[in-house]
Amino acid sequence: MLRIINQRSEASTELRRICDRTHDEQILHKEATVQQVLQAVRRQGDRAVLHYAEEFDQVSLKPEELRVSGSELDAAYQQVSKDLLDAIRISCKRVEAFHRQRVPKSWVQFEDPEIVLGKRYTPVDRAGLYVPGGQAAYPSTVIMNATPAKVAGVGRIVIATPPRPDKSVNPAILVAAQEVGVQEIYRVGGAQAIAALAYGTDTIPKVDVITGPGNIYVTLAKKLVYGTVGIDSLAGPSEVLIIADHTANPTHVAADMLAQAEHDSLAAAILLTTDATLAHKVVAEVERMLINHPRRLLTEKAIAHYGLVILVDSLAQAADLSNEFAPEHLELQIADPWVLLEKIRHAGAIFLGHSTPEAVGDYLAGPNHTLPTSGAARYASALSVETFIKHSSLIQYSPAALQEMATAVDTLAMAEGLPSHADSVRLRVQKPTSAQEVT
Ligand code: HSO
Ligand code: ZN
Repeated sequence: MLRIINQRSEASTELRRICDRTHDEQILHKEATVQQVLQAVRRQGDRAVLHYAEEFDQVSLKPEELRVSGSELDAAYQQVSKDLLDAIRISCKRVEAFHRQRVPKSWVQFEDPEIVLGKRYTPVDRAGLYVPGGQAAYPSTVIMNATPAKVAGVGRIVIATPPRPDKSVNPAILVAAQEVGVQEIYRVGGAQAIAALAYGTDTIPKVDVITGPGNIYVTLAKKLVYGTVGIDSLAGPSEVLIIADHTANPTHVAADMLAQAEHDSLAAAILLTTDATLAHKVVAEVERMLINHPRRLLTEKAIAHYGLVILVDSLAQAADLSNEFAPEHLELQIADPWVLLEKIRHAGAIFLGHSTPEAVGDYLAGPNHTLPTSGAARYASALSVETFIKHSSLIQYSPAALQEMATAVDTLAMAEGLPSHADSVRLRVQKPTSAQEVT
């Protein structure tokens, strides 16, 4: 079921097919639905939000039920095990420590005594985090999105997450949110949640940045509200690419491939290896592990469509193919991962060596698990403190500095046909005439 290929040209074509796997024609039709939802929420606020909760999620809520109450937040602690709470706390601590490293700091610098230049960093005022519901309601999503916002110093952080059929929100999500320090949680999902966060309603505040993963409707909504608000990225289905040599353990490689495939029937799991024996063992291991897999159906589907083993001639060739694909997660299960790292150019997160399964990064290593997918690692990076921060440029010129630059500004302004630009400098540097001195 997991295919093995060894032709360089076929490898590139297959990798491209897998990378483009979400570009289906249905997207256009869905975009029209999402537009409708956005417009309705923009015009009717809470009324539309409640209407779509009923229509899409079959949950009928009153406006005052949209926000998760204090008693529900408290009660959530009774509904999670001590072990889960401890694990959430370990994750929070490690993820926060990582994100506190190298937070951008404002700076000013004197180019010479006459000119001051710099950058002043300020967080956004409000951030909205989307946390999916259903099978993908993960406390780790809360930790990975809320922590950088908190470290950035965002004043107001709110979470939107869809209610379950009984109106409740998964208690693990409520606990994780409180552990990071977020108490403002709204039970709203789908495109209507993104619309509410982008435009604001009577109950749900308008925010400046929306982050977090979601289904195709959520992703399309984020794309469409971009500009009204900032967004982190457009998350596609998850993917892992593993480069393995003869030193890799086939059972571990297979487990890591399934760890990705079990996320979603559109998830991708790709192995590039120099070792044909390992390739065949991995295929057999994947088959074996699938037999009793609790999420067998969707995992099998992902492996069948977007699982692939490519035999390569060398690790250098593997690095080239990996760079073409620009994976969200890259694992280097090889003897000397730091040497091959030199050749790796595009990847959201890189896991080095045999004892670093992606799952440690998903949960608690520290770096963010929200990563660029579908080839976006060519130009984008992990969610970070910077996602919630922007900077203002700082510029101060003394009269002498202005005098020195006046001619160049004047020339550029006149070349662009903008005389008032030229005047704004000229009038400041000209020696005042006696008439001007009088006035
Ligand atoms: N691998 C997912 C993140 C995740 N894994 C959440 C488990 N929970 C996308 O990076
Ligand atoms: Zn994962």
